[in-house]
Amino acid sequence: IARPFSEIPGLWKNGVVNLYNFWKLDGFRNLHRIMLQNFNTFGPIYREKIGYYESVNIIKPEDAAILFKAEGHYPKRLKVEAWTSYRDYRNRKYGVLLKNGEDWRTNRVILNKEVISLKMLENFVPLLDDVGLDFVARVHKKIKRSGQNKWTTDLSQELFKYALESVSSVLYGERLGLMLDYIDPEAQRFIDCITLMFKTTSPMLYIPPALLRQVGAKVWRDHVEAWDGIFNQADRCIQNIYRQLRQETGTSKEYPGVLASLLLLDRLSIEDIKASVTELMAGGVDTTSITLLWTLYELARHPNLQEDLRAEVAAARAASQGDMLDMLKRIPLVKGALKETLRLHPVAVSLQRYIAEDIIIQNYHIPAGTLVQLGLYAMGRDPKVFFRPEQYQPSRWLRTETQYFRSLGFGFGPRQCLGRRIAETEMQIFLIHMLENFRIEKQRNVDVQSTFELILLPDKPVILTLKPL
Ligand code: HEM
Ligand code: 2DC
Repeated sequence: IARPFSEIPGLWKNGVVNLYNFWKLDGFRNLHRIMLQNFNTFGPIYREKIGYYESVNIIKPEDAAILFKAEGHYPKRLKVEAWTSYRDYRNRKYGVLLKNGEDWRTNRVILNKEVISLKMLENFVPLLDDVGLDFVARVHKKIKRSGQNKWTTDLSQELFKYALESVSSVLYGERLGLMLDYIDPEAQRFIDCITLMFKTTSPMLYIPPALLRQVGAKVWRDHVEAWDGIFNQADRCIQNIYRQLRQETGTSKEYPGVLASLLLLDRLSIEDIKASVTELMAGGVDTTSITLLWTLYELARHPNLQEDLRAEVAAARAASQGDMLDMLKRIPLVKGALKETLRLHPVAVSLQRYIAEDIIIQNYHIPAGTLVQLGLYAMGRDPKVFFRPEQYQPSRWLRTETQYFRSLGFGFGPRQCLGRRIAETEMQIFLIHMLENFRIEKQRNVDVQSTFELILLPDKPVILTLKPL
């Protein structure tokens, strides 16, 4: 017989005291490490309450399987109140990220076809390949200008631009021009607003935004300013395409991008389309760029692995005779590298669901409606789950039998990352071009850790050196 909910170990009796202790530990930036420590203290399941945020935390792949079996027909994540509060405050519609229930489902089903279905890859790949080629050309130019036959830099800004250019070209079917020397200051502002939006969200996970708004807290004001900047820029892009569509006469054969496809399909309201496209544009910048930065960092630390990947890419290029869509089917180790990056450096510290039915995990009863979190960062580093977890080893993902509920960087099931296909393709194409053109090196002895700013980011600049092959 299962033990009762009230006996799950952990600190869940006094949310305010726990918030104070959390704050003393600089928990706003250390959430991932605190979770790891909690699993070490309490074991594979613990209950927690920080401020008004209450959850049950799990770490084992088998338990993740139970969790996702109980997610129900309308899977629901932790409600990020800062994001819903902003929309309520400004009277903006929720997109697929924030919707729930039947409304979420109808929107998501239609979006799935246009954004995450494998069929769309043939449309996305040529667009993303162009951006990849332009990125490489830009790096070659920087190397020439340096006069040293190499380029040493913190690539994060360049990668933000690459990611925004990539996701925009897929969403709008046209280029923003961010791989050029002079870029639209509005685009740069958009990038800065996303970073600020994430940074200001994390304190509001624990302190209700409504309260912060009432007292006129700076974090709320900054948050509003950030989303305003994001929505204004997305609105400009969307209006632009909308205008073009109305002026266009005949139907051209060329793929017009996700936004135009959704408008032409006419199955969602324009307001719903705008809300979700804005979220896709905002969700497509820091996520892939940081994952690519971590991947380059790991490749710089593992020169032999880098050569193995380069050999795989060269063989794939030869076998596919330059057909990129075909080439992407021949690079399992590159795909393993991306999974390995997300294992050690996940974007999302946890996956969460409000469970739809009662479940039993680790022999504890958990009632329906409870917020259950899978500690993704902690699981990726658990020696009981991954053999020698501290080692970056893409080849571990080549053995499919060991992947059961272990590769969860994009979430799971019908509520998983909607941008997953775009993200994966964009990152694979980036690595292909980089491996074909440059050797990646790093400075000695800089150990970079993660810091939590809603998503996990490197805690210091990652300085890399790119040398032409
Ligand atoms: C949701 C990770 C890139 C848009 C999510 C979730 C995760 C995630 C873990 C929650 C899934 C769940 O609860 O099961 C990542 C990672 C990325 C990435 C690791 C890149 C390395 C992107 C990109 C876009 C995007 C490029 C946009 C083009 C979204 C959206 C949702 C989402 C809209 C909400 C989906 C829904 O609620 O139905 N992502 N993401 N993500 N992501 Fe991503
Ligand atoms: C953050 O405790 C930690 O993909 C919290 O592209 C629980 C939590 C809830 C929702 C998660 C969030 C964490 C991390 C960032 C995620 C988000 C859901 C979607 C979002 C994982 C784990 C992200 C980055 C989206 C963002 C799109 C948006 C900005 C328009």
